[in-house]
Amino acid sequence: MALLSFERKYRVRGGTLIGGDLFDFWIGPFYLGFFGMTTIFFATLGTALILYGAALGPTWNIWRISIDPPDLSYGLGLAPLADGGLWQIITVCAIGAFCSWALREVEICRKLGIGYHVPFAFGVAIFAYVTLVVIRPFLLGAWGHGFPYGIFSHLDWVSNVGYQYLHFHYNPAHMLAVTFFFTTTLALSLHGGLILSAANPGNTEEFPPKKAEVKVPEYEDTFFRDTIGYSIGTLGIHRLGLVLALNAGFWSAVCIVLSGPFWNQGWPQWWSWWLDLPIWS
Ligand code: UQ2
Repeated sequence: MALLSFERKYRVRGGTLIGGDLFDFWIGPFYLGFFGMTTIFFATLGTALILYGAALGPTWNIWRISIDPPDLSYGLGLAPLADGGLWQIITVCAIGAFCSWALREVEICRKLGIGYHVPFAFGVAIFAYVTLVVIRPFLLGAWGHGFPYGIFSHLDWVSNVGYQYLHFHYNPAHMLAVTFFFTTTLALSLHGGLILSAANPGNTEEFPPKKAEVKVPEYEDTFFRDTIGYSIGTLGIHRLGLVLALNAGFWSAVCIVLSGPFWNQGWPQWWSWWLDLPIWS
């Protein structure tokens, strides 16, 4: 791997955001960098604290271990370690690790001279997480509104918070998020299917193709022009995919931050603006 001529050419110093040449090197195939150091620091500390929290807790059943946020009575203050304080420090570690990872991606993009699309997209995922554990709890006035770090416990949290608003599927931002998630899978299945069909046609028939050969992109365009009269193009499908996926994460964050800070009735009741329109009277 490391001996590929491409890597020989591009594995050079420079492009770092911070630390100059200090951490500007590779460990085997992995780029380290200042933000690789901080990623390791936050991820190791956070993982150790999760293990410590598990050791304090009532169970080692992997499904039932849970690091819970503080009680609502602590408000936006600090809580004792065993009473939500661990959750608070683990949350700081998680955000530290995620942001470090994103910045390490930025440094690698700078070294390669490519765009920042991947760290930007990861930033949208970070934004969705931060909305759940920082922005919404802050707007509601208590860290206790964050979700617990446990396999079953976070599922219970999602269910409980959903029912608190009676029927979350009536949340218009949730509708948008779900629609973007589904459309993302539609686009990826169309794209994955189309690429594999052209790259691996497996056609050994006599008419017209003689043997299975990787096809040029014109075949991909033609398939969709013949099918629906339109092809979005080879670059376009990737733009579409990125936009769909980022919108799925973005509207997820919006739908949960609306719930509580900006709307505290059931979501079905939100639609009474429709019933209240003067045109019905
Ligand atoms: C396409 C194209 C690709 C593709 C796909 C399409 C050659 C390899 C999948 C077809 C996609 C279209 C028509 C957009 C569909 C819209 C939604 C919202 C799912 O044209 O160009 O490149 O992979």
